[in-house]
Amino acid sequence: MARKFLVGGNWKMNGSVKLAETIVNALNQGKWSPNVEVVIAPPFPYLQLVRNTLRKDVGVSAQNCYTESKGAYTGEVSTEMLKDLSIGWVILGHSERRMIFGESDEFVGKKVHAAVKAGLSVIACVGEQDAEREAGQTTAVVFRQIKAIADQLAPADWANVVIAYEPVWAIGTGKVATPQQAQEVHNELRGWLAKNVSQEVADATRILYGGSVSAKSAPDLQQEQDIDGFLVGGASLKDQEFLQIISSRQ
Ligand code: G2H
Repeated sequence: MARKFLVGGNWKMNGSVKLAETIVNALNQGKWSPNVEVVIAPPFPYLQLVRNTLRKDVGVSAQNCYTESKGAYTGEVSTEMLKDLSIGWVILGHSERRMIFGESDEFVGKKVHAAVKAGLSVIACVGEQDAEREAGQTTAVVFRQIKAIADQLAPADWANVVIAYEPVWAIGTGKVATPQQAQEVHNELRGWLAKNVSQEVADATRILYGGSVSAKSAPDLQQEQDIDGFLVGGASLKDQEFLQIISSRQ
Protein backbone atom coordinates (compact mmCIF):
# COMPACT_ATOMS: atom_id res chain seq x y z
CA MET A 1 0.00 0.00 0.00
CA ALA A 2 1.37 3.42 -0.91
CA ARG A 3 2.07 5.65 2.05
CA LYS A 4 2.07 9.34 1.17
CA PHE A 5 5.39 10.95 2.06
CA LEU A 6 4.94 13.49 4.86
CA VAL A 7 7.29 16.32 5.77
CA GLY A 8 6.63 18.04 9.08
CA GLY A 9 8.29 21.23 10.27
CA ASN A 10 8.61 21.39 14.06
CA TRP A 11 9.55 24.95 14.97
CA LYS A 12 9.88 24.06 18.67
CA MET A 13 10.03 27.23 20.84
CA ASN A 14 11.30 29.37 17.98
CA GLY A 15 9.85 32.02 15.73
CA SER A 16 8.11 35.36 15.67
CA VAL A 17 5.27 36.94 13.70
CA LYS A 18 7.87 37.97 11.14
CA LEU A 19 9.32 34.49 10.76
CA ALA A 20 5.84 32.97 10.57
CA GLU A 21 4.99 35.36 7.73
CA THR A 22 8.24 34.54 5.91
CA ILE A 23 7.68 30.79 6.11
CA VAL A 24 4.00 31.04 5.16
CA ASN A 25 4.87 33.20 2.13
CA ALA A 26 7.57 30.78 1.01
CA LEU A 27 5.26 27.77 1.33
CA ASN A 28 2.38 29.59 -0.36
CA GLN A 29 4.61 30.20 -3.36
CA GLY A 30 6.39 26.85 -3.18
CA LYS A 31 5.92 24.00 -5.60
CA TRP A 32 6.48 20.35 -4.81
CA SER A 33 5.35 16.90 -5.82
CA PRO A 34 1.69 16.00 -5.32
CA ASN A 35 3.04 12.86 -3.67
CA VAL A 36 4.25 14.86 -0.69
CA GLU A 37 2.13 16.12 2.19
CA VAL A 38 3.41 19.03 4.29
CA VAL A 39 2.53 20.01 7.86
CA ILE A 40 4.08 22.79 9.93
CA ALA A 41 4.04 23.09 13.71
CA PRO A 42 4.54 26.63 14.99
CA PRO A 43 4.33 27.46 18.72
CA PHE A 44 0.80 27.99 20.10
CA PRO A 45 0.75 31.83 19.81
CA TYR A 46 1.28 31.67 16.04
CA LEU A 47 -1.14 28.86 15.20
CA GLN A 48 -4.06 31.08 14.26
CA LEU A 49 -2.00 33.47 12.16
CA VAL A 50 -0.40 30.59 10.32
CA ARG A 51 -3.65 28.67 9.79
CA ASN A 52 -5.44 31.77 8.49
CA THR A 53 -2.74 32.72 5.99
CA LEU A 54 -1.23 29.42 4.89
CA ARG A 55 -2.45 27.58 1.79
CA LYS A 56 -5.05 25.03 2.76
CA ASP A 57 -3.28 21.98 1.34
CA VAL A 58 -0.56 22.40 3.98
CA GLY A 59 -1.51 21.17 7.43
CA VAL A 60 -0.91 23.03 10.68
CA SER A 61 0.04 21.21 13.85
CA ALA A 62 0.35 22.08 17.51
CA GLN A 63 3.42 20.82 19.36
CA ASN A 64 1.49 19.52 22.37
CA CYS A 65 -1.96 19.33 23.94
CA TYR A 66 -3.58 18.07 27.13
CA THR A 67 -5.84 15.09 27.73
CA GLU A 68 -8.86 17.04 29.02
CA SER A 69 -11.18 19.14 26.87
CA LYS A 70 -11.45 22.06 29.34
CA GLY A 71 -11.12 23.01 32.96
CA ALA A 72 -8.75 24.11 35.69
CA TYR A 73 -5.46 23.14 34.06
CA THR A 74 -3.49 26.38 34.05
CA GLY A 75 -1.12 26.67 31.14
CA GLU A 76 -2.53 23.75 29.16
CA VAL A 77 -4.17 23.73 25.73
CA SER A 78 -7.01 21.36 24.83
CA THR A 79 -7.81 19.40 21.71
CA GLU A 80 -11.09 21.36 21.53
CA MET A 81 -9.19 24.66 21.35
CA LEU A 82 -7.02 23.32 18.54
CA LYS A 83 -10.09 22.21 16.63
CA ASP A 84 -11.72 25.59 17.26
CA LEU A 85 -8.77 27.15 15.41
CA SER A 86 -9.01 24.57 12.59
CA ILE A 87 -5.71 22.99 13.60
CA GLY A 88 -5.76 19.43 12.31
CA TRP A 89 -2.59 18.00 13.80
CA VAL A 90 -0.65 17.69 17.04
CA ILE A 91 2.87 16.43 17.78
CA LEU A 92 2.91 14.33 20.95
CA GLY A 93 5.64 12.58 22.92
CA HIS A 94 8.53 14.56 21.50
CA SER A 95 11.71 13.66 23.37
CA GLU A 96 11.98 17.24 24.63
CA ARG A 97 8.55 16.83 26.28
CA ARG A 98 9.60 13.47 27.68
CA MET A 99 13.02 14.57 28.95
CA ILE A 100 12.59 18.22 29.98
CA PHE A 101 8.97 18.08 31.13
CA GLY A 102 8.99 14.53 32.45
CA GLU A 103 6.21 13.11 30.27
CA SER A 104 5.93 9.37 30.82
CA ASP A 105 5.18 6.75 28.19
CA GLU A 106 1.75 6.28 29.72
CA PHE A 107 0.93 10.01 29.70
CA VAL A 108 2.00 10.26 26.07
CA GLY A 109 -0.26 7.30 25.25
CA LYS A 110 -3.19 8.99 26.98
CA LYS A 111 -2.59 12.22 25.10
CA VAL A 112 -2.46 10.37 21.78
CA HIS A 113 -5.76 8.71 22.66
CA ALA A 114 -7.40 12.03 23.62
CA ALA A 115 -6.20 13.74 20.44
CA VAL A 116 -7.34 10.95 18.13
CA LYS A 117 -10.71 10.74 19.87
CA ALA A 118 -11.11 14.50 19.35
CA GLY A 119 -10.53 14.02 15.62
CA LEU A 120 -6.97 15.32 15.40
CA SER A 121 -4.19 13.64 13.48
CA VAL A 122 -1.17 12.87 15.63
CA ILE A 123 2.56 12.73 15.03
CA ALA A 124 3.65 10.51 17.92
CA CYS A 125 7.37 10.54 18.63
CA VAL A 126 9.59 7.73 19.86
CA GLY A 127 13.35 7.40 20.09
CA GLU A 128 16.25 6.22 22.20
CA GLN A 129 18.89 8.22 24.01
CA ASP A 130 22.60 7.94 23.23
CA ALA A 131 23.40 5.73 26.24
CA GLU A 132 20.48 3.46 25.41
CA ARG A 133 21.77 2.96 21.86
CA GLU A 134 25.28 2.32 23.21
CA ALA A 135 23.83 -0.28 25.57
CA GLY A 136 22.04 -2.04 22.71
CA GLN A 137 18.62 -1.05 24.03
CA THR A 138 17.29 0.87 21.02
CA THR A 139 14.69 -1.71 20.06
CA ALA A 140 13.54 -2.28 23.63
CA VAL A 141 13.10 1.46 24.19
CA VAL A 142 11.14 2.24 21.03
CA PHE A 143 9.00 -0.89 21.46
CA ARG A 144 8.18 0.18 25.04
CA GLN A 145 7.22 3.66 23.80
CA ILE A 146 5.09 2.45 20.89
CA LYS A 147 3.38 -0.13 23.12
CA ALA A 148 2.30 2.61 25.55
CA ILE A 149 0.67 4.39 22.59
CA ALA A 150 -0.86 1.25 21.07
CA ASP A 151 -2.31 0.26 24.47
CA GLN A 152 -4.53 3.35 24.25
CA LEU A 153 -5.71 2.89 20.67
CA ALA A 154 -8.15 0.70 18.77
CA PRO A 155 -6.78 -0.59 15.44
CA ALA A 156 -8.96 1.89 13.49
CA ASP A 157 -7.44 4.82 15.40
CA TRP A 158 -4.10 4.22 13.66
CA ALA A 159 -5.54 5.80 10.50
CA ASN A 160 -4.92 9.15 12.23
CA VAL A 161 -1.53 8.42 13.75
CA VAL A 162 1.91 8.92 12.24
CA ILE A 163 4.98 7.70 14.10
CA ALA A 164 8.14 9.81 14.16
CA TYR A 165 11.33 7.96 15.02
CA GLU A 166 13.71 10.51 16.48
CA PRO A 167 16.90 9.13 18.02
CA VAL A 168 17.65 11.61 20.82
CA TRP A 169 21.38 11.62 20.02
CA ALA A 170 20.56 12.99 16.55
CA ILE A 171 18.25 15.79 17.65
CA GLY A 172 19.59 19.27 17.06
CA THR A 173 23.13 17.90 17.17
CA GLY A 174 23.91 17.83 13.47
CA LYS A 175 24.59 14.10 14.04
CA VAL A 176 22.03 12.62 11.65
CA ALA A 177 21.36 8.88 11.74
CA THR A 178 22.62 7.14 8.64
CA PRO A 179 19.88 6.01 6.24
CA GLN A 180 20.71 2.42 7.24
CA GLN A 181 20.45 3.16 10.98
CA ALA A 182 17.09 4.84 10.51
CA GLN A 183 15.78 2.18 8.11
CA GLU A 184 16.67 -0.57 10.57
CA VAL A 185 14.61 0.96 13.39
CA HIS A 186 11.74 1.95 11.07
CA ASN A 187 11.58 -1.64 9.85
CA GLU A 188 11.53 -2.92 13.44
CA LEU A 189 8.74 -0.50 14.36
CA ARG A 190 6.72 -1.64 11.35
CA GLY A 191 7.31 -5.23 12.38
CA TRP A 192 6.09 -4.41 15.88
CA LEU A 193 2.88 -2.95 14.46
CA ALA A 194 2.37 -6.03 12.26
CA LYS A 195 2.79 -8.36 15.21
CA ASN A 196 0.93 -6.39 17.84
CA VAL A 197 -1.73 -4.42 15.95
CA SER A 198 -2.24 -5.79 12.43
CA GLN A 199 -0.47 -6.22 9.12
CA GLU A 200 -2.87 -3.70 7.63
CA VAL A 201 -1.94 -1.04 10.18
CA ALA A 202 1.76 -1.83 9.75
CA ASP A 203 1.47 -1.39 5.98
CA ALA A 204 -0.51 1.85 6.18
CA THR A 205 1.14 3.71 9.09
CA ARG A 206 3.67 6.32 8.12
CA ILE A 207 6.95 6.32 10.02
CA LEU A 208 8.87 9.60 9.79
CA TYR A 209 12.52 10.10 10.62
CA GLY A 210 13.55 13.09 12.72
CA GLY A 211 16.91 14.27 13.97
CA SER A 212 19.05 16.90 12.24
CA VAL A 213 17.38 16.35 8.86
CA SER A 214 18.80 18.85 6.37
CA ALA A 215 18.71 19.55 2.65
CA LYS A 216 21.95 17.56 2.49
CA SER A 217 20.79 14.43 4.32
CA ALA A 218 17.19 14.28 3.07
CA PRO A 219 17.82 12.91 -0.47
CA ASP A 220 19.51 9.73 0.79
CA LEU A 221 17.22 9.21 3.78
CA GLN A 222 14.07 9.44 1.67
CA GLN A 223 15.22 6.53 -0.48
CA GLU A 224 14.87 4.02 2.34
CA GLN A 225 11.86 1.76 2.03
CA ASP A 226 10.44 2.34 5.50
CA ILE A 227 11.16 6.07 5.78
CA ASP A 228 7.83 7.70 4.94
CA GLY A 229 8.80 11.28 5.62
CA PHE A 230 10.62 13.58 8.01
CA LEU A 231 10.03 15.58 11.13
CA VAL A 232 12.36 18.52 10.62
CA GLY A 233 13.37 20.87 13.45
CA GLY A 234 16.11 23.43 12.94
CA ALA A 235 16.03 23.30 9.15
CA SER A 236 12.26 23.96 9.09
CA LEU A 237 12.98 27.50 10.31
CA LYS A 238 14.93 28.21 7.12
CA ASP A 239 12.24 28.61 4.49
CA GLN A 240 14.36 27.76 1.45
CA GLU A 241 16.05 24.78 3.07
CA PHE A 242 12.67 23.47 4.23
CA LEU A 243 11.40 23.71 0.66
CA GLN A 244 14.48 21.83 -0.54
CA ILE A 245 13.80 19.06 1.99
CA ILE A 246 10.18 18.84 0.83
CA SER A 247 11.43 18.59 -2.75
CA SER A 248 13.89 15.81 -1.93
CA ARG A 249 10.94 13.52 -2.61
CA GLN A 250 9.28 13.44 -6.04
C1 G2H B 1 14.05 16.45 16.16
C2 G2H B 1 13.88 17.43 15.09
C3 G2H B 1 12.44 17.88 14.97
P1 G2H B 1 16.11 18.78 14.58
O1 G2H B 1 13.62 16.97 17.41
O2 G2H B 1 11.49 17.24 15.73
O3 G2H B 1 14.68 18.55 15.33
O4 G2H B 1 15.85 18.59 13.12
O5 G2H B 1 16.51 20.19 14.90
O6 G2H B 1 17.08 17.76 15.11
